[in-house]
Amino acid sequence: MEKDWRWFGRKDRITLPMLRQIGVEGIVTALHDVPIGEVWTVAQISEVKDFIESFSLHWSVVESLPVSEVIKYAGPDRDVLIENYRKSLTNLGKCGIRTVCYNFMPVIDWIRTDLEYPSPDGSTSLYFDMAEFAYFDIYILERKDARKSYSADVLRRVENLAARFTEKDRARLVDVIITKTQGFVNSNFAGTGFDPVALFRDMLKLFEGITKDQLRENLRYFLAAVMPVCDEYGIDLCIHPDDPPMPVLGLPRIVTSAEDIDWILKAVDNPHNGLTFCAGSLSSGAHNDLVPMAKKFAKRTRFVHLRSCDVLPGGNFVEASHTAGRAHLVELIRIFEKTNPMLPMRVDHAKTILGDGDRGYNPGYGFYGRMLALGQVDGMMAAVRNELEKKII
Ligand code: DNO
Repeated sequence: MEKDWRWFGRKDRITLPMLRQIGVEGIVTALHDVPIGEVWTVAQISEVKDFIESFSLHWSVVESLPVSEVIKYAGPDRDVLIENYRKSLTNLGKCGIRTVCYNFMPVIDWIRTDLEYPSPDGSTSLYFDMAEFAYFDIYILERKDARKSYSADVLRRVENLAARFTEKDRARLVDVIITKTQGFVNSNFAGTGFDPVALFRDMLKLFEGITKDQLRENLRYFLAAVMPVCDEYGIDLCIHPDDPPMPVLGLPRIVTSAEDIDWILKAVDNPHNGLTFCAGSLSSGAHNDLVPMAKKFAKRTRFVHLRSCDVLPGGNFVEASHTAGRAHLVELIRIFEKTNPMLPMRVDHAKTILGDGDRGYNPGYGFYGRMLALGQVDGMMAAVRNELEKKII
C-alpha cells in the first residue's frame, strides 16, 4: 500500500520535509478552512496541491470533503448543498485528485472521553468510557429520554460519577467530546464565540425522529446524485465507518457493521461508491470481526486507516499499539496488499509519546507516535511483500 500521512495544512507543525524523511509517499489532507457546504474552488485546491508537490510529494487523498447536516437529515436545501458537493468533486477531479473520503455521521464525528489515558509504559492513548459519555448525554446535554439508551450497569456507573463530578470534570468532558475532538474535523464546532453545549442541542434537534432507515435513504439519495460526477472524473468516494460503530445520543448510525457496509455498497452498486476501511473505528465495536470484513470488502476498499483497538468491559475501549489489539493489522495488510498494492493507507491515530502531548498537535495526531506506528506498519508491509514474492501466501 502507499504510505500516506494526514497533514493538516500549512498551519500543521509537522512539515512536509519532515514527512519525506520518514518515508511518507502521499498526503491526506483537506481544505480545512472552508466551511462545510461551501464549494471548494479550483484555485484553492491547486494552491494546496502545488504546495505539496513543491516538496516532491503528492496529494493522494482528500479527508474529508464533509457532507452538510442538511443532506443527512434531508432538509429543504439539500439539493442546493448536494449541487455544491458535486461542484467541489468536479473541481477536485479537474485538479486530478481521485480519492475522496467522507462520513455520514449525524451531528458528531469521532467520539472519545479521554485524550490522555495513561498506559503503564508512560505513554497515553485515546480512550472511550461509556459511563462518562452517558454522563455527558444525561447530565450535560440533558437529552430527553437519554437514560433509555443505556444499560442498568452503565446507569449505575453514571450515578457514581454524578456523585463525585465537579464543575471542572464537567468542563473537561465538554472540552474533550466537543471542542478538542470535533474542533479540527468538523467546522460546525470550530473556532470560538459559541456555547458548545447549546449548539450541540440545536443540532440534535435537527435529527429528531430520523430513523436508521431514513438516514440510509438520505445517503442513497446523496450517492445517486454525486456518482455521475465520480464516473466522469474517475473519483473514488469512500465512506468512513462510524466511530465508535454504534448509535449515539439517540442518533442513528449507518456504517457500523458488515451488514451496514454491504447495504451501502449494494444500494448504489458503482465501483466509485467505495469504502474507507478504518480498522480502528471498526475494531472498537466488539461485534466486528475485521479479518473476514477485510476479505469481504477489499475489492471496494479505496482507502485504508490502519489502527487497532482493545474493547474493554462495559462498552469502553482504548486505542492499542499498531502491533496489538483486535484489528490484526498484519492480517489486514496481507489481504489489502494482495488485492491492491497501490491502495492509499495512513496509520491514523497513534499513542502519545516522547512529549508529543505538549506540542499542540491535534489529539491522536502526534509526530513521534505516528512515526513509530508508520515504522511498525512499514515493517509489516515489507514482510508481507516478501511473503507474496516468495509465494508463501
Ligand atoms: C478522526 C478521524 C475522523 C475522520 C472522518 C472522516 O481522527 O478519523 O474525523 O477523518 O470521520 O470523514
